[in-house]
Amino acid sequence: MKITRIEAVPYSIPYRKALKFASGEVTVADHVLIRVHTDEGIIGVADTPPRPYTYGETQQSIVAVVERIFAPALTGIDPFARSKVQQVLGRTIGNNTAKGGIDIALWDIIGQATVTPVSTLLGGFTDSMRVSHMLGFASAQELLDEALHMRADYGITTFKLKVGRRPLGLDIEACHVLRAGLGEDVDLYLDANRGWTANEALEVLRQTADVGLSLLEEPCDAKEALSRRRLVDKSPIPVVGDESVPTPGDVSRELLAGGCNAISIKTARSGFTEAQQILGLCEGLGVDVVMGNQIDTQIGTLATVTFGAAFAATTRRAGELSNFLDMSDDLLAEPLVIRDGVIPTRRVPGVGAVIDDDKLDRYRQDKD
Ligand code: MUC
Ligand code: MG
Repeated sequence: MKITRIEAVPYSIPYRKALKFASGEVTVADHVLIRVHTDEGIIGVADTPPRPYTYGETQQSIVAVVERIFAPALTGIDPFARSKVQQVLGRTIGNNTAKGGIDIALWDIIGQATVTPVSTLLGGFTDSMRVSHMLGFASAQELLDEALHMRADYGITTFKLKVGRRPLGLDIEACHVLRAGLGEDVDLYLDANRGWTANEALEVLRQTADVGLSLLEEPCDAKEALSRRRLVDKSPIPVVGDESVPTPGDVSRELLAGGCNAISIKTARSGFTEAQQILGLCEGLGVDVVMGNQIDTQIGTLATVTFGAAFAATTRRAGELSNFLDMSDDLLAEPLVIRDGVIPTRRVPGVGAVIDDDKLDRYRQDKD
């Protein structure tokens, strides 16, 4: 089998409710749908979410790098030749979600060609993932109302609170209100998206010591190496690397330098191939992982479930899988369903993301 063509289709779907966090805000899913075509008629599908404020990719840059750099270099290669593909993609620095999308689409082709669910090919550990819901910036009462609604309607009992605001009291109050309102059985953790200094993060940990938080993600910029290492040493809970560790090399550097001691794995930026390498590093070094969310659509979320359900280590914690609920629509023909706090994998060959062509026509940005 050979790759014959790679499509990069820009599309735009508004969010019903914006997600705000320390490094940015998402009001519209201005993503790129990747479709890898083959000479056997099999088409692999994936979604790429640009995060300009995180990795510098934009919808336009993803389309350009796929059409002008990656597609010409990959045309003619066998989709099964994963190491060859990685070598080609690896020549270019950065462009994480463009590379991740192509990798996931190739796994989708491999699953379809071998008539096997990709989750089974990757590891086949189980057939679903528990869901963690990400709460964006809001008042403490609004956050509690949203969390209560997510628990009542979807059975979700794990919440990641976006923090990193100043004054620190805003987030400290939110932590206390959420714990008081949700009770002890709910898993609560924080993600500051580099919004604080290491010392501010330590102060927040001190003032929330009785809240029972389980993780602290990207509290400050990992480039502040010494203060960040001091924070990791003093923190009573694991400090998770996310945007500081998009590649296996970054993961090794930050774990060995003491910049973090847990890792967020995001299939949107690592694809399945690099995500596997990252998971191997984490298991070898004995650090916890979380399946993170790049503010994914249902297509992206299905990819996360596919990878997350494949391994024991990635199912230990709930994965961040619910923010598509805030979108006004989606491209997936058969919507994802969260029931009893869980999303199942699709027991079909490939990843299972079938696109609704009418919706793609409505939302694509590359027509007059
Ligand atoms: C997260 O975990 O940080 C926000 C920015 C981004 O790149 O991903 C999201 C969620
Ligand atoms: Mg994060």
